[in-house]
Amino acid sequence: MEIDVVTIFPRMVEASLAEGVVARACENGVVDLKVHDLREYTDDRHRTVDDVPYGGGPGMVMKPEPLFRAVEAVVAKRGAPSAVVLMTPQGRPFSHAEAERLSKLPRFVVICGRYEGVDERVTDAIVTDELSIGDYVLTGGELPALVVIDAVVRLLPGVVGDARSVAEDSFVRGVLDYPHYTRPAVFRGMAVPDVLTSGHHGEIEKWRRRQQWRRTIERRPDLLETAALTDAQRREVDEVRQEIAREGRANLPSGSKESGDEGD
Ligand code: JD8
Repeated sequence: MEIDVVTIFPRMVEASLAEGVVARACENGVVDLKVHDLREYTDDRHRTVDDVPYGGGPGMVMKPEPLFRAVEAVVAKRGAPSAVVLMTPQGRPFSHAEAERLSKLPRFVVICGRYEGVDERVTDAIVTDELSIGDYVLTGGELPALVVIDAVVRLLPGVVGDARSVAEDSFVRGVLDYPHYTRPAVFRGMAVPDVLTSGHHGEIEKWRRRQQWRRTIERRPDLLETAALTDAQRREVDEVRQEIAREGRANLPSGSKESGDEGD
C-alpha cells in the first residue's frame, strides 16, 4: 500500500511514524509511506501556505495552489490515488468500518489541514473523502491523519503478528474487550480472578464473554443496540443485565431495599 501525507509539519508526522507497528510495516515493505512538506510546493520567498479569508472573520485559510501542486506531484510520481482524504472536523466520523474500507485501497493521499481549514475549492476538486476522528477540537489534521494511518496499516496482512488479535478486535465484533491480567498472581494485595488461574478453559471463556457483556452494558450500551447478536447471546446479555441490577440493589443502604412503602 502506498500512502502520501501532505502537511506543513512533516517532522511531526515522520517522528510518529518512525516507531512501533507502523514503522515496522514500512521497514518490511508492506507500506510505502511518504510525507510531503506543503511548503515545498509554494513559489514565494516566504513559502506562504495561508491567506486571509474572503468575507472576513478570524484566522487564516490554507491557500489552494500549494495543495493542488502537492497532490499533482504525488499523482505524477505514483499515479492516481484511489482516495484523497482530508482530515477535518466537518468530516464523516472515522470508524473501524472506514479503516477497513481504506485498507483495501492500493494507494491514498491524506491532507492535513491547519489554521481555520482549507480553501473549499481543494475539497471540491481533489478531495474524495472528508473524515473526522471525533467530536473534539484539535489544532490541525496531523494527529487525525496519524490516527487514520495507524488504524488502516494494522489491518494490512502480516502487519500485526498474530492474526487473532485483529480478528478479535473489539470494534470488529461490536463489543468491548474483557479485562487482562499477567503475572504476578497477587500484586500489592490485589489478586487475579481465581477463574483465570484455574486452568478450566471453558470457565475462562465464559467469564471473559460475560465480562465483555458487562463492560459493554455499563460503558457502551450504544454498541449493543446495533450489534448483530444470536438468540443465545441476547439471553446471556439479559442474564448479565440482571446480575448488574441485583448488585445495584445489594449496594443500596439497608432499609431502602423494600419497595411499596415509599409513601409512609
Ligand atoms: C483538521 C485545522 C483546526 C478546525 C478552528 C482550530 C479531525 N476530530 C477533529 N477535531 N479537530 C480536527 C481538525 C482540526 C483542524 C484541522 C482537523 C485543520 N483545524 C481548526 C476548525 C475550527 N480550528 C479533527 N479530523
